[in-house]
Amino acid sequence: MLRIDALRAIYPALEDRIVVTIMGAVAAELQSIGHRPNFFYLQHAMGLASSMGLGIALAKPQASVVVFDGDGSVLMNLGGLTTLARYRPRNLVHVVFDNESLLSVSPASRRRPACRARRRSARSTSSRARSARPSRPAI
Ligand SMILES: Cc1ncc(C[n+]2csc(CCOP(=O)(O)OP(=O)(O)O)c2C)c(N)n1
Ligand SMILES: [Mg+2]
Repeated sequence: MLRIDALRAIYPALEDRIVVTIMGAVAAELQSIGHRPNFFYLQHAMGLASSMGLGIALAKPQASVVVFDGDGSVLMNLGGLTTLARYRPRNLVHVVFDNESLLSVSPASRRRPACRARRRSARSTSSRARSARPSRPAI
């Protein structure tokens, strides 16, 4: 299942919840479905969406909080998971999308092996071109 399809499926249930996303692709995808004032797209702070969600959930026990995280981001803040487990607020849901990649920073090479192949062949073409070039004349 594509992440955007999962987001589309749960989008209606997000109306009355505070939503925190990690930066990058998940934020862009959620925003592409439709921004709402209760959506907060955390920028730059890779791994800290869950910590921010935890803070909000503890500070606002009447609110329902959802965090959308990435697999790479979770790995950046494993210590945060122990804090989540310590408090375990019932009003917090932590969703981790596991796409086995850091998609936001390297979409082509992670997602489409064909691109890697194309790049490799472009490189070998240019190295062939380099070796075909006449060598520098001796001065
Ligand atoms: C501390 C820190 N290091 C690196 C980055 C650069 N960065 C932005 S998004 C990203 C990848 C995130 O991967 P993941 O959480 O798996 O989400 P995906 O992009 O796969 O949706 C990286 C490395 C950053 N924003 N902050
Ligand atoms: Mg990922």
